[in-house]
Amino acid sequence: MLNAAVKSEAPGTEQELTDGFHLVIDALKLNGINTIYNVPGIPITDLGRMCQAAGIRVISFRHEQNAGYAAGIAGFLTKKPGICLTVSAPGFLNGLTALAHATTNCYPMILISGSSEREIVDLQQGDYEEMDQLAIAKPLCKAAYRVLHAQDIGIGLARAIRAAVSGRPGGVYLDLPAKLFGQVMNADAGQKSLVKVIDAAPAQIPAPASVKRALDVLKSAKRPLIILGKGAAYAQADEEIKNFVEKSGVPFLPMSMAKGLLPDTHPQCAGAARSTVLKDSDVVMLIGARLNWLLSHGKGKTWGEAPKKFIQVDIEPKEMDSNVEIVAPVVGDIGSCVSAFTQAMGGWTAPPAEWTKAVTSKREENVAKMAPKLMNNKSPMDYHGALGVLKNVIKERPDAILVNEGANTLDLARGVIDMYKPRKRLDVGTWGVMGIGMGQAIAAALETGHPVLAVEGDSAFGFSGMEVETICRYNLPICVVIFNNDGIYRGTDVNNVNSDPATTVFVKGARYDKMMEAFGGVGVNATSPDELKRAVNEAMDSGKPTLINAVIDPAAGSESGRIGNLNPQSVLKKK
Ligand code: ADP
Ligand code: TZD
Ligand code: MG
Repeated sequence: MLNAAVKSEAPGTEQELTDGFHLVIDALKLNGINTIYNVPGIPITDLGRMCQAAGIRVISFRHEQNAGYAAGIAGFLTKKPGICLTVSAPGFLNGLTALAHATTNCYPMILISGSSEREIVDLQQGDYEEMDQLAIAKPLCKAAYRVLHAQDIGIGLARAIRAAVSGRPGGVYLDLPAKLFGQVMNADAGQKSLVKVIDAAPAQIPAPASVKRALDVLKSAKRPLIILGKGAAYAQADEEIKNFVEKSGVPFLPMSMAKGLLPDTHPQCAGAARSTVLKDSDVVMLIGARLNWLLSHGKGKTWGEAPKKFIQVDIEPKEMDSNVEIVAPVVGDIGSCVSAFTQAMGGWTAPPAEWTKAVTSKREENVAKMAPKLMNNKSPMDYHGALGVLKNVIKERPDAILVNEGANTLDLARGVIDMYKPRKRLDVGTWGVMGIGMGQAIAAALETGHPVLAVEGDSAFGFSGMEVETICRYNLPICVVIFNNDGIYRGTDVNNVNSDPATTVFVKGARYDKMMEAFGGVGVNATSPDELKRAVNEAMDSGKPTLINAVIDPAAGSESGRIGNLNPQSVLKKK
């Protein structure tokens, strides 16, 4: 065994030994895990070093939350569980937000945390970084396990991997107490205790009757719509999905992270006619998308007056009927489901031209309305002027990965920047969480080898900004563009009561580009679309770590971007 050590016992009874450290490493390697996102410290510092020595890439972050977001998005990109490794209590808690995020977003991830002595923790005797981590993690993930004995490391990791990737993917917690790492056992027995997970995410074939039911409903539609969600992007069934959508002739609407599964410029794409298709469609087929708040729960004004029928394709049976009746549930993995659809379609007739033409003309109308805004050359820039530049950057580099967070910066970029290939747009996901930026950018660069453009609100960036040092340290091809409007939503709020700044504003005229320079990266201050264009193109071509401070008019944004309607209103506010 690779990692075994020879140790003398009594004379004549020499045996090869291994220990907890080496068994964890061997178990990871056996299961093809080659990257770990971590912050070191007691009791996992040596584990990180030894992983690195054994050929596992160990990426050290400045804060566990960012390492966790990196692991989660690595899971989304690769269909293998992304691994985040942390120390106990506070490190564990810092990673926990990302674990919960992964679970919410259906990303396979394993948070491995070192923990303190069980005997002391359970008696609450105040151990170093004492915390009952397993109990705390449980409600926030798909599964949580603790390994107490070296001979159970193989099984523990196997269970964690299978739980993370099978069925609906999600976050898994694996608790490794400090004592475990030093436990010694016979190397042969240790080797035999390891488990290589076979068929970790088995195909789930849909029932033929459910396939027929779904196609019958879709066929009966006068105004059908397909909604592709990030589950469809995750499934890596890109060809199958494209074949089905194209054969159906049905307009499709990509959810944010499903953009590019088919190009946003595809003739059937209804992205630029979103309100119209949601309102006017009569049959909606959801593929790897949930009817949560992002789709107004499938009811209300967004969805118009006309009755709707919903077909839903999902690996999770409990998702069906979560918000409205699903007349045709199809439970299975997306690759198997859409292949079954294509096969069973037979002589398919395209949806009524009246509908597809109406969608196309609405889309063209909206695109035409937007075009002049994107070409404006104002300085300071507004969102559209800056986004017009970035739209072209991605158009010219369809393989680049776009990471995006903020409020206005997120909502407007999502609408403006067309995506051309699957899994190229990585954003805030189901929670609309701020702070995913640098972690996701780092993992995207490492896992794919493609350049990354991170388009960040100035507030959003602040949640993970210290990781620019990590970007420089690993010399990653990441260009961060900060839409600096001096604050959250707008930089114009004033506090009329005392000298404290208003709650949503930051230091005016801040120069985030200097942060990148502090670590040897390239910093640029861009005050016009032309300057922005020059700087981004240079960064994307050179691959040098770059941060561009894009100066945005502080008055250009609106409260909460596109979701201001979700803010509760006080009846007493405007006396
Ligand atoms: P979006 O935010 O893009 O609308 P969601 O995260 O709400 O997407 O939905 C993703 C859905 O995809 C989840 O319900 C999840 O169960 C499902 N899913 C994930 N992977 C697969 C897969 N391989 N096959 C089928 N469904 C999947
Ligand atoms: N904290 C976390 C973890 N997630 C959040 N979504 C928020 C707070 C609240 N929030 C938003 O929903 S958007 C946002 C915050 C703080 C920042 C918006 O400001 P920005 O973008 O500078 O990133 P714009 O372009 O100024 O709108
Ligand atoms: Mg801002």
